[in-house]
Amino acid sequence: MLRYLTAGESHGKGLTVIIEGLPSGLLLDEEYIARDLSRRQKGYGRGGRMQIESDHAEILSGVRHGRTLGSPLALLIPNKDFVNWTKVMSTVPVHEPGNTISRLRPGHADLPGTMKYAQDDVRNILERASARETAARVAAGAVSRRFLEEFGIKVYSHVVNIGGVKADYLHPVDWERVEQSPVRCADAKAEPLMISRIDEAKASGDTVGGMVEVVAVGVPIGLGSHVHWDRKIDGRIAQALMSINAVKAVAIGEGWESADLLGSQYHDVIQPVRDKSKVSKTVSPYPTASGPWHRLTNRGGGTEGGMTNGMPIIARFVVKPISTMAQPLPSVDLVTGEEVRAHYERSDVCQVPPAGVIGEAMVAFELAVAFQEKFGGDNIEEARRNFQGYQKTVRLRGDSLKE
Ligand code: EPS
Repeated sequence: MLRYLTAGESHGKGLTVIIEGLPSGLLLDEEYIARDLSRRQKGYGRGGRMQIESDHAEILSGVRHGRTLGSPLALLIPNKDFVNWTKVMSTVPVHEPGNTISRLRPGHADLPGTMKYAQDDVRNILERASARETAARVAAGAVSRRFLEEFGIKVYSHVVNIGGVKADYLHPVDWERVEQSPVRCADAKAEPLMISRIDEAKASGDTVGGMVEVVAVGVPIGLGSHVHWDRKIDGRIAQALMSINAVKAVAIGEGWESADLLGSQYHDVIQPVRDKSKVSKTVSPYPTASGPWHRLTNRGGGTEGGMTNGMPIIARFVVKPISTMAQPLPSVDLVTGEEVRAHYERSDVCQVPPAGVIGEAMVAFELAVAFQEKFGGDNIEEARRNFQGYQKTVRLRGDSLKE
């Protein structure tokens, strides 16, 4: 089974990822992973830390001559900033380690973390709770993306809302534009308004959140299962996205808006395809599973009954405003119990654009796990044969339906 663990503190020596369960024979190199790491570092509203780092994952094991071995992959992303924190983050006791932090930040892990782990120094919690850890997840996501690519599956993301400024967009989204946009937004009109929203928040020492949409295309029918709660692909994607730092809501497809609709308005009508050229490109703008049917809409976001249905997976998630604020909120000192202002060192003003890249990583990993569950394969060719065999079966069933 494909799985990974990450280790590392925000200002420690670096982040480590161990990914296990990849098939052998998959082409993989450091440059491929570096692309996603660099995408995660960008985004209007990023703070000082990203000026210091230029994230690069060194492959320590699991790859030989550019191909995976089927053995665990170990990656190391050094923290360049560590040189400034050697005393504070020393793994051995040091003389004068620096000031402890006791002014709790509302909204961060500070209060529950210090209580749960019985700590007097908030740093012992915040170092791991920091969203810095998502660099390691993005590395694991890039490896998953490389695997999915072999089967024609692609995962994208774009920002649809920053601080209430909403993007107006239609699928297919212009992914090239999104990559060029400082806020990863497809809507050229909303982009400057989003940037202004971030500037306003920054000017007043505040932070701003938003919403991101992740889209996975080329996903075959039948990943996940209807038979148990923990095998349902929509539930698994939701959990994966909800686990990203600062995410407070996740929706698949129409999501929250479904509450307002009748069944007849919501469900994605299935129609026979007699003439392929007549399938509307605005309704099915991305490649979908081949069969003698097509859908008039994709409100279900590519899942039905806890399984993928061949339509693009569409998942949106809400990122709350960052809790480390230049104008800190009222709080309490953990040690003295006095009323204070929350701790502030440095932070981003808005991390909605990078959250998209992290969302892609989480969805890519979940899809890779579900894909491997279904098709297995200890080497990439075996996985390919299994996948092709299944595709053939689905096509044959489709053909017999047509008759
Ligand atoms: C982050 C690194 C962190 C923060 C940010 C995300 O670096 P530093 O604490 O040194 O500035 O910039 O983390 C948070 C906003 C947070 O609240 O944890 C990164 O690499 O993404």
